[in-house]
Amino acid sequence: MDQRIGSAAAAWAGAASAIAGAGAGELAALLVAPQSSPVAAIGAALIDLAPAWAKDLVISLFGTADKLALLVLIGVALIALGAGAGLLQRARPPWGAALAGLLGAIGILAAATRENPDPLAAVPSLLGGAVGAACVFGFVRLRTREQPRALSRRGFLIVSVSAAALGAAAAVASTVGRAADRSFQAIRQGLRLPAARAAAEVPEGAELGIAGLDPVITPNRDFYRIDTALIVPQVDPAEWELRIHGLVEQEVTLTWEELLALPLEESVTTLACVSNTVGGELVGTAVWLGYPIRHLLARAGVRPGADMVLSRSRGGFTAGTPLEALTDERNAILAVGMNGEPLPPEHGFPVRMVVPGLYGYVSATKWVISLEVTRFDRATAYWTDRGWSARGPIKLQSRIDVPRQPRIRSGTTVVAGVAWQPNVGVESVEVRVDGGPWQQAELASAISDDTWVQWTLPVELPPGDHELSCRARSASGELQTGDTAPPAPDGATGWHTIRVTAA
Ligand SMILES: Nc1nc2c(c(=O)[nH]1)N[C@H]1C(S)=C(S)[C@@H](COP(=O)(O)O)O[C@H]1N2
Ligand SMILES: [Mo]
Repeated sequence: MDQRIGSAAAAWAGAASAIAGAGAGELAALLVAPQSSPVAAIGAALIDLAPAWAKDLVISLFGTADKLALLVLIGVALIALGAGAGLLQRARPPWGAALAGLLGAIGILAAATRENPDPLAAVPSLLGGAVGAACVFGFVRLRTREQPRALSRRGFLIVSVSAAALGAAAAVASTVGRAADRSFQAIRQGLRLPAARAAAEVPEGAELGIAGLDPVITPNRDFYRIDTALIVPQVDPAEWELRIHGLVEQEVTLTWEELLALPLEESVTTLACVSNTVGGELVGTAVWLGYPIRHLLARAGVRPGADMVLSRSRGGFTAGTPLEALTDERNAILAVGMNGEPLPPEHGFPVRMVVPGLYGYVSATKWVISLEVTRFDRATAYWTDRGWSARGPIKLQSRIDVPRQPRIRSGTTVVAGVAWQPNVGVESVEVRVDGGPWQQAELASAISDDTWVQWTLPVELPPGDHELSCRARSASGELQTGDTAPPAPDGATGWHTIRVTAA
């Protein structure tokens, strides 16, 4: 008779060991190395290693739930690898336990190679790997029948299920504990931003108020979020500092107190992500409170030859912005407020950049901590290293929001949407029904050339299937192209087209 543990029991023992190890690692991270949770460190490393097409794929599959999807994927992979380790330990001890240890080592490597790693970055994965390896070794041994102290099936189940349950509980508790870190939230909630010297005006006619049409100002909770940060960086404003360096006459450092003492102004700017597909939701408009970056660059004194500013965030993200976009008259700012409150943590608290007219990946650095004045032929940034274009002006786009549903009543139908090309402005929008002539839509009042503008047009739709398209003309006379292009490498193009059935 085979004295070994059964293979199903071995796979389960390995999976339970993986859960126990992960739980131990997550708990250790919460206690001693908050940025070095094994799962988060591996996730962050995967994000940084992923090629451009993978980013596109994940965003197209999961949208802004991309981070949750990645965490679930890592969890499933960990359990599967654990099961493999159990089977390996059954067949060729001690290689299964060694595989569990290797997973811990990968976690250590991932945590240690993060930008600004915690001093104790190795501890969580070291502990997790050790617990995992010990469990794989112990569980498989305890069910090997030639062992004098072999456990009954029932005893084995009790021990392994308890270990997995403890591990799962520790992982959940650490996640909840991190999310509920009130001390950090209290800092943000206790802040009072100074009143704006110039407050933004939103003209009365800017909001058409049509049901289903995106509001002209996007509430913070509905604002799209795109970044590479699996765990939102927690930057205490009291410790925040911005360093302006590189090709400058003199380095400038700016503290939070100093920034707030400057004459802050409100401005309304539409932000768009290069990954937005035609008709997509990765675009939004907010009232930003901030200070013009050009004044700070003037203070530092930009040296001749510079043509790019490489901004860097806590966590290591970088963006390369054309110097010109930060020194010309457009309202490129260091923002501290969003729609009347301090920046939400996931939108860059305490300070981010907002640059009208450029996609976020080349301009909108959140949790920004340094601006290096440099040259495009010397420096590259996070997404340009992954195949995206070095220059990222926002392309002219328009979107149909209404009708939202594919089935509508025949007769007069209100079509409505938004159109944008920040820093240029939108002059007109046209709508086409079933490939017929283009018809002028009515435009809402523009807030400024830096914001999207709502539009609407009533059309007659007889019963049957119909196709609606829209296109915009910019204030500089450009007609939105109907040629379709994917988001990579520098932004999608094409006319947004929807199909409806009227009955
Ligand atoms: N630190 C940091 N800033 C970042 C990013 C990032 O990954 N990390 N992503 C950029 C991208 S690609 C976009 S589109 C905008 C999105 O800003 P939002 O999340 O506030 O909408 O942030 C930009 N700033
Ligand atoms: Mo983006």
